[in-house]
Amino acid sequence: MARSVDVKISHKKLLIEILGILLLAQGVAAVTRTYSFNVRLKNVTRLCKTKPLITVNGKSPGPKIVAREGDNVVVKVHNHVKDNVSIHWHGVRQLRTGWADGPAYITQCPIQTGMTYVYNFTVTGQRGTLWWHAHISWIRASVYGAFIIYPKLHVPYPFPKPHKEATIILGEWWNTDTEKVISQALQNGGGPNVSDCYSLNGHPGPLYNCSANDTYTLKVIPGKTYLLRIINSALNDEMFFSIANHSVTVVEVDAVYTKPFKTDIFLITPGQTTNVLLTAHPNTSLHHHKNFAIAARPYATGQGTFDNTTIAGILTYSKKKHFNFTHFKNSTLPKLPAFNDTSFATNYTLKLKSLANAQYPAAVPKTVDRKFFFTVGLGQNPCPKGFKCGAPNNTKFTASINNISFVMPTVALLQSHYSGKMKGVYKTNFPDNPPFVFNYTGTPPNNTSPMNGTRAKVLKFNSTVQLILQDTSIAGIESHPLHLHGFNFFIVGQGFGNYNKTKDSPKFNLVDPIERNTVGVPNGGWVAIRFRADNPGVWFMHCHLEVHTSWGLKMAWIVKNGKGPLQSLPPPPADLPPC
Ligand SMILES: [Cu+2]
Repeated sequence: MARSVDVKISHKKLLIEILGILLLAQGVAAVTRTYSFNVRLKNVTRLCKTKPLITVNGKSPGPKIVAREGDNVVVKVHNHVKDNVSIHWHGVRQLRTGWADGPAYITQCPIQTGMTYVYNFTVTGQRGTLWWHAHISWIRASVYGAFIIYPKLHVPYPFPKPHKEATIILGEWWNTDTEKVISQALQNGGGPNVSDCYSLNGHPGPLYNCSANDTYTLKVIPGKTYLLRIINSALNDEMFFSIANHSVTVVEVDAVYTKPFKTDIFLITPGQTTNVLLTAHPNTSLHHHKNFAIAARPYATGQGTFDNTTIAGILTYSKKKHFNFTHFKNSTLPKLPAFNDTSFATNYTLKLKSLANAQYPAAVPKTVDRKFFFTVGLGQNPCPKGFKCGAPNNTKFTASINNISFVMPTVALLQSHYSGKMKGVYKTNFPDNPPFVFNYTGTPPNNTSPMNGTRAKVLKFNSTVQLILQDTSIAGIESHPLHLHGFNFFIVGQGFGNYNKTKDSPKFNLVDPIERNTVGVPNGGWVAIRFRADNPGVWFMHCHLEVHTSWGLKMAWIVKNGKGPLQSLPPPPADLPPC
């Protein structure tokens, strides 16, 4: 009797277990997230100036994309403006979906007026905050938004679960047409006009003209913890960011978990994202006020002018529905480092380490198949005879990698690579090293004018790569936030002066280096990165200061197909835009 009961129970148990497994399988099953992006003009007023702005669905920032790790994302982009457009999903690895990566003339021809292209890709092995932006000329000035990837269902964060979360996107605004700003600058060779203000989620806030009623406000409840997802979408400015009287804990950058650490101020370059935990003070009566400024201003290392204003928003404990901005005057601004505080920038950057635990290991290549040394920096070209040019000593600014200033092709590199028709489009002789050795961070030699070219570096599938990025002092040292498409990389070392293999390489961190998609090459210094070329296709690498990209600080990697069934690039989608 007792035995039969036992059997019954175990049957029941088994049934429940099977049901559980089925439910779990259903729960973690990937879903498709479909979005429709209508790129269209909308009159937008900021700083009391109204101009037609290129927007997505009438908004800037545009819609937030939300997915879970493993989900399929489908975005139908319709172009209703006169400019060509393409959209890049910044930081999404695009494993075998290079056709959906987005940089114009690299992986696709742009979407022309009246045309549609469907970006279709799967989010694999990533969770955290990324973003999307237009990837042609300076259109991204207003065409950008957040791309949030939640962990798989039932998978917790490796940090305490926040009460709520908020996304804060730093942007830039020009009173004039940004396409005119860059085209005029390229024509006369000088630096482009700097932005008129910064914005938080599109709001300029109380420190700018006419903007007190257009302020980003974050309401918090005493004692609760918030996950803030910060994105730097500015075109040309690295930013220091801080919240008055509050410390934050950094837990993730570029959709990679970090070892948590506390800080009052953090640095975020264009192209980077930072997730921080903010715990609201348990008892606000300890403070005189209920409002605290959220503020950011640039970290600027170059010789040129920059937008040296400060953007502010409000963190408030007030329960009032409508915020009175005379209150802002009573709140204090957080202390932010000086514009040129490289020692703060360095100390902060060196704190970032991968979580590197069993669940989230740091898969840094311990050995490397290919070693490259690339100089990155600005330069000056002579002014054409009979013209007056805008850069110092009547020259034109240029920028290069290994002394090659990249010239955009007129058809997409990925198309010509896939079809094998590279003749007249690109060459594969991108140099492994700069053309001549000199004291890169000392007094530059004469005749450093770069040559122009469309050259790529070819890698075998699954090869491991070490790349040293060395800033140069030609036309002045400057920090360059380099962004690599298609991969995350590990930052195994960094330093000032010239990279010295014998002295520097033994100190590389191969245990828990930070993994990300955009790295600031220190002004007058170098970084060493490593990655595995496990994604076939053509992958853009460029400075994420848009002005430097415009001047040519960019190149492309070509990763060949592997031999395995899932190691090659599938054919292009039928709706891939024509040139
Ligand atoms: Cu740069």
